[in-house]
Amino acid sequence: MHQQFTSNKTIMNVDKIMNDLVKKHPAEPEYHQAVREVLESIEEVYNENPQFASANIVERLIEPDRILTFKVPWADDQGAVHVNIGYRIQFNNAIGPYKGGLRFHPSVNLSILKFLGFEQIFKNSLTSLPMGGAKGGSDFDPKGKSNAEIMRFCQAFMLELWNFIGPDTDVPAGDIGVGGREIGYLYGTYRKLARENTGVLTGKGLNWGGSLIRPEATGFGCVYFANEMLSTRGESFKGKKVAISGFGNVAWGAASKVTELGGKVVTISGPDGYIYDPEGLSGDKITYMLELRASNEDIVSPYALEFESGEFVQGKRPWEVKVDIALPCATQNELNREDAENLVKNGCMCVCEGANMPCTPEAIEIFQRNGLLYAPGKAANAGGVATSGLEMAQNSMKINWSRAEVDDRLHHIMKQIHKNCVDHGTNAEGYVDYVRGANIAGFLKVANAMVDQGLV
Ligand code: NDP
Ligand code: 2IT
Repeated sequence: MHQQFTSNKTIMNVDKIMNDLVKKHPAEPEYHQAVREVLESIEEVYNENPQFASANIVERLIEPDRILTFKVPWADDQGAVHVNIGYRIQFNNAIGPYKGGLRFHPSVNLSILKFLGFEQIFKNSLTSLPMGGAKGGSDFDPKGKSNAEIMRFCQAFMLELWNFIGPDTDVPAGDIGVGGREIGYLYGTYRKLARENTGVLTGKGLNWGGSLIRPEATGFGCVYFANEMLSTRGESFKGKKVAISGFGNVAWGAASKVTELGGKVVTISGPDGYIYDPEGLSGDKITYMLELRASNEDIVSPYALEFESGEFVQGKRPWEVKVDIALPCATQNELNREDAENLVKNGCMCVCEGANMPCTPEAIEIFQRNGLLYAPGKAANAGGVATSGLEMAQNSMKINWSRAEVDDRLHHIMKQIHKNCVDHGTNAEGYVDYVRGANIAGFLKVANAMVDQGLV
């Protein structure tokens, strides 16, 4: 028996909710974009289930539980003092502790972190593991900073954050600009302040609680998901040309797995432009990507000097290259209407998002109208946070699983997410709308949990 409330909300009106949201939180375009997409997908199931409207689930979901902002003062190697802003957005913990990454990038602001935190609720729900949604980070720019500067920044950041997180409360991880090195400095500071060794962060080093496969997991998961989509049309990666954007953690994992499955990765990209390598990025070229990303320069153009087969195309994005499959793995809104038209014109059959919200709404509409296989990040890149969940499980049990065990679980989770999207997203013509499927499946679990648990 569901608890009844006397809310006067009877039916969801997406335009009205969006108008109110924009009025309440103006100048947060990425957040509005992410919320609108989810509301449009869930409108029908929401209105078919009156217990959601009577508990006003939608207005309770789109507003974060709390937003922490704090000052992060730190000193550079010359002794000059800098001040950045730190954030943690604890969005929803109906199905488990708050969980989500930290992003260090100069573009970080409330709008970007709210969109990421909001999406994380549904992504984490899709993994089937007990994790709520959160995101955090800072407008700190790691580019060009020394190791010691990164360490001092991470220490100053955690000095503020540690009291608000914990292994059963809120478990941060990496995202753009936060990898194994940063997680190390953050964890060391937490351990010292809290006087405990727990799974308070994921993406840890293997010697101090980390999980095998976590570094590769987002990229691997994205390719597992794309492979499931391809198999619905009797296709696979074998012999396919693949465009990848970005050259960070996610792009690296995706490139490795595509190559393993017999595909050829012909592009990577950075803020300076993209590399086109018709011979394919495999083996030591993939290892070199990591070196590039770790360098203080943080640009892709040196690839073309290192490998003769690579051509650097300055200031452009890889979506103009003729490929069968596109995996955007860099950042939000990096693939727009024109890019989508190019991909379709060139015969691309599948677009699977490794990054969060990399395709604009106009680009998604073009993919779907042309019948492409298209998967949103909240389903396709969920392998990263899913493996974070597996890291938390290992930490709780105080054991370590083998590489094969973690990879098998990850693969199984990605197949389940795919199935869930198909179950909830197949339309009357048989086309799978993975956006709708992912949003409905992710939403139902969280919304039902909120109804079960009453008004808190
Ligand atoms: P990294 O910091 O390792 O890499 C991001 C890369 O993309 C950087 O090389 C960055 O360069 C580059 N980049 C940024 N903007 C652009 C651009 N406009 N064009 C081309 N390249 C650009 O981050 P991750 O690989 O961890 O994250 C990539 C994406 O995947 C993000 O959207 C993230 O939210 C998402 N994601 C990450 C997960 C994880 O486990 N790490 C899990 C799920 C999703 P620069 O810094 O110089 O701008
Ligand atoms: O966007 C994401 O899902 C991540 N950056 C990973 C989050 C996590 O907690 O592992």
